[in-house]
Amino acid sequence: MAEREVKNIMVIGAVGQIGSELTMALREKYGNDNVVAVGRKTKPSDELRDSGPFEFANCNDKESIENLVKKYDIDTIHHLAAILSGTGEANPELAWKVNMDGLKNVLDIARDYKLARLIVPSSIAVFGPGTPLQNTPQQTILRPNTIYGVTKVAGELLCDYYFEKWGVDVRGMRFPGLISYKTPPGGGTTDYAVAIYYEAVKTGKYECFVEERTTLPMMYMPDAINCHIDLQNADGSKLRYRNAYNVTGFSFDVKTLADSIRKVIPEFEVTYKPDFRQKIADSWPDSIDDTAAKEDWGWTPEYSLDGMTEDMIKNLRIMHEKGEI
Ligand code: AKB
Repeated sequence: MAEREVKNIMVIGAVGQIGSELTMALREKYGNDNVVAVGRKTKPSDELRDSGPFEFANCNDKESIENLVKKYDIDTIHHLAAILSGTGEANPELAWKVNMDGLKNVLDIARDYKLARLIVPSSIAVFGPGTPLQNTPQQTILRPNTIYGVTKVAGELLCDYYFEKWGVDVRGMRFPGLISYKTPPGGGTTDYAVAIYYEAVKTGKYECFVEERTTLPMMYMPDAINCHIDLQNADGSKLRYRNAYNVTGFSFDVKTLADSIRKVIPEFEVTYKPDFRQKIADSWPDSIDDTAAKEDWGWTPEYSLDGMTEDMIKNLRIMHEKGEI
């Protein structure tokens, strides 16, 4: 089946950690006017609001999204609105509502308006305590014990169902922790790997909410943005695991991360005060096998841990000097 062309794109969740950077990258590639940023409530940055169309809508209000699809003649959606693992445990009802009901609304719209493409990220949260921790295979045990993980497994299956039953060209990757400096993440377990950089630059100290030994797979945001765009443009006939591709950048424990930061900020200090997120982190893989993504659509992350650290600290220092953080 020939792929339909991607022309008019909508990013739902455009004010969030991935969305704020993905929207700008898509505008660069497809033209500012052809990428509609959709936020729910949070005020967008001037850059996001002024460089192209910006609208407020909510994936739990199907009509609000549908109206925008019609207004802008949308053919492709990147659906990023989600409640992450930490917030999900505090409010399981909300996690279900946004991650499942919201997703179903967007899938229905993709089917009814015959969209060319829908991209829905999944997460390493689909794995659970029974999953092999090291080099976690593409095909393995999916028995998560967080509501976030439950919604991500169910979401992958729902996306597969819409593809099988109605031919909706929906695709997704299982993101590890994502590290970036432009927009902080909110409510995730892997957020410590972002906060540690902010605090290293701002105060030279960080109190970490998971133990020093905690090892998780991670990825730097420029690689995650390429991952979105490359999967969107991949040859659909080659996608063996279309809604569930394992992807990773690198894995490290908190000590290794702190040591990487100390190469740039030698006096940096970390203390540890684990909270409820330790259990979540312990239920997720230490490292991920992403061979299938490499084979099927040429996934290739570029950043190393030290390369990311240098870039993060350079940019956070500029933001700190300007009083932005
Ligand atoms: C979280 O920690 O909840 C997210 C994720 C790994 O999906 N960053």
